Amino acid sequence: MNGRGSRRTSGRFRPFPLVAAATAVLLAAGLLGTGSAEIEAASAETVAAEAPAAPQAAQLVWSDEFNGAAGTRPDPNKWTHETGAHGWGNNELQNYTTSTANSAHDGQGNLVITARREADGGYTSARLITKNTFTRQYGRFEARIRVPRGQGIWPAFWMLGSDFDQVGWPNSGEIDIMENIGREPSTVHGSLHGPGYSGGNPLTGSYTLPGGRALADDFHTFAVEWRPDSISWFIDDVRYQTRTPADAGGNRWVFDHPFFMLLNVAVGGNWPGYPDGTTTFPQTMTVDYVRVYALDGGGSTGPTGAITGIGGMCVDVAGANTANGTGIQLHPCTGHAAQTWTMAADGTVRAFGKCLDVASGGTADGTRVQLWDCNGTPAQQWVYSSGRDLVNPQANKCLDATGNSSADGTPLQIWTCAGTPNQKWNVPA
Ligand SMILES: [Ca+2]
Repeated sequence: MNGRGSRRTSGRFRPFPLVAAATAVLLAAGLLGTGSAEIEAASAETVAAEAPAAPQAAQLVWSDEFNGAAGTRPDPNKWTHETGAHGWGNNELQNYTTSTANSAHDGQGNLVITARREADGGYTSARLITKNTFTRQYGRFEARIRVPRGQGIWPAFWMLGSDFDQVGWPNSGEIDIMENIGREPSTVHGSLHGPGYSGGNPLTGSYTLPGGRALADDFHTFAVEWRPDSISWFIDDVRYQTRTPADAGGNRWVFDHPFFMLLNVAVGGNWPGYPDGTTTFPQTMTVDYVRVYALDGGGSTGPTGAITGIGGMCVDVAGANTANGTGIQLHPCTGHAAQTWTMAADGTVRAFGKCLDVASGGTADGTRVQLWDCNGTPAQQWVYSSGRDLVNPQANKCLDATGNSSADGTPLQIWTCAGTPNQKWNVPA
């Protein structure tokens, strides 16, 4: 991309509170109870490691298992190279190339990105993006990686907002799923950059492996679970940080649109510093897979039954057709599965295992409401008010029986909340 300097300006170099890393180690070792001053001191930057949390009812939507033959290029249908030696705004040293000397399959199910010191004293490496092939809003983004090691080596698995070229960084947002710098061989950093919290002042946390193990010693899985109202970071399914819009401190939470993924190994930069006499080359980042899952929001269950509205009619999946795009209508109550709705804990309303969905994420009066695969988007969020409105917060509009009608077959839509009988619903409780 023509964009450069996408992240981690010189301000990104900052002393990380030692107590945080130390606490993470102690917590991982089970040596601290909760409520200690150390934990409170650390909580601002590092959330205590929590119980393992595997993906819940997650559906794989994209992956690269890197099963190419030895020496072959990354799949061009999935990855594009970004090239150049301009420092990326962080005073990095490497020249990113398209050469298979810097990025290639190893023939054993891995992609290997190799940072090399060249004969002229310069460095080459690779940076791969999905910007042109795959973007997504929300989900679990996961990679299994063995990172390189050494002072001045800076591997990363991260994401940038796909509107980067339109709105620029940091307005586009940046989600750093995994960053490691050579002088902290045991520590993974996870961060968010956005307007008012970027460069040297991101929302960030870290996790340090117990027992002095280096990340580069083994493969680890690094993941984020990104939902409309939170982003959580994991290493090996241990959650070590969760951030919500409240953490942005009044600044805009820009994690509400599609992002693309990046894999790279930088050499040198303001934050990691520069290679020294202890750094050996080549250094390799070995990636077993990158996988993206849709999430069901972690709460697909809740009170279940009929939703009744104007005239005592039931909210009904037209024709009991479970296909995506099926309209939602009023119909006399029958007790059929087409009228059996779950008010799920994640804010969705579900029938047939699918979600009540505002078509195409629309916000205009008259946008039809349909059945669609649950996908975690704001088009599928509903809030039931004390006034018996069912409100889609993205549109700030009410579920509405078209034409203030109670006739059989009346289609449902969203409409500006008006307090009228065709917008009043009784839901399972
Ligand atoms: Ca693999």
